[in-house]
Amino acid sequence: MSEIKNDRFLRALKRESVDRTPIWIMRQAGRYLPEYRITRGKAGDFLSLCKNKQLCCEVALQPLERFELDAAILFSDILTIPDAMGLGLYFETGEGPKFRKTIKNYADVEKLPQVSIRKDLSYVLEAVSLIRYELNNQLPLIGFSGSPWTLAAYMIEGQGSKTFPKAKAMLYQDPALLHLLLQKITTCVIDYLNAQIEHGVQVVQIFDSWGGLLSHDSYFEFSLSYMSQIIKGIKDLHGDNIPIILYTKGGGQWISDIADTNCDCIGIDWTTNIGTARKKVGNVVSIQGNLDPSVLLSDKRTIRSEVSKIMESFGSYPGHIFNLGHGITPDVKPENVNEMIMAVHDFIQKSNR
Ligand code: 1CP
Repeated sequence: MSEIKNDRFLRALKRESVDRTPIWIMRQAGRYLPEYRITRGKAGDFLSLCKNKQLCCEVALQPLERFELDAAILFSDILTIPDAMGLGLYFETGEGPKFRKTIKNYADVEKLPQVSIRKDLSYVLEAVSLIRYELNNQLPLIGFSGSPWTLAAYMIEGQGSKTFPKAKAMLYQDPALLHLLLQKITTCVIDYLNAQIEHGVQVVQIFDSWGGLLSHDSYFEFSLSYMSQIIKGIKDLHGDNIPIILYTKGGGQWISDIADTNCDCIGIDWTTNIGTARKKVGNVVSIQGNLDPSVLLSDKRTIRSEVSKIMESFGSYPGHIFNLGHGITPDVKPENVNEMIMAVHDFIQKSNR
């Protein structure tokens, strides 16, 4: 028996029967919500928002006040870890994240300080405790981290990129150096996620947003193996009590291998057919996804028809969590989000599961 009032999401993660398919949205708190923009304005900028637990909690709850969602997610960013490692994260208005220092050689990796999660990232842990308290057991709370490969890609590149050429060059030119960096990050991520769990998150998601940039063999060597270590590091302490979602953008071809990591759920983007994905992994893991976020830029009829396609494709099996295939974009109208959520709810009523 779960103490959470709405436990649809937790039940679907365990592939148990549910009254309707649970739904949450990657990046559900963010710039598409006018109330988010107001709170960010109060904080001054995005990083100050992340470091203010009251405002962090406020924005994490905003999408739940507006929409009928089945999970809350911690409001923070994957780049808090490289920031805590001393790289100096900053955001310039209208641009993505940037770092003052980058990783270029062995000396840079060796110089990286050992992060004390409870000290250096105490602001994240305090936000977790406060959000969990304010949720009052109404909904489960998701914690998260970037995958080691995705974090390393930002640390080497020094900023966002579509192709991360510096990180890819290091992979081929000096794989041992990249492995050294990935191992340092992995140790830190295990500690970080376990600390988030101690402070109250009930599910964790690993965002491997740039795993899809890797070649077939490199994906296993430089991304999946480190995510497997993280899963072991969590399961060793918490067994199966904390479901783990592994999301690799562009990872459709590897879903059977992802299922073998002992994760509980695989997040898929819109380039994979969700019915095919389900057949591939059988009843071993649940699946989260996979509406193309651009569908939300269209009209209500199109949104309903695209939602139905996903629901029909998955079929009436247990273990589906409806979500987008990647984060929601700032140009989406909130009313379209509501239409998507209602379409997921209505679909269940019609098929009378
Ligand atoms: O201007 C602003 O207000 C900043 C925009 C913003 C927001 C709202 C950033 C900067 N981060 C976030 C919050 C965030 N980031 C959350 C919590 C929100 C929620 O889910 O409700 C989460 C889970 C993330 C995760 C994140 N950050 C990822 C992985 C997910 C993904 O979309 O692939 C990545 C790659 C980042 C890096 C990052 N931080 C911010 C931006 C704009 C980016 C992407 C940069 C790039 O494209 O390379």
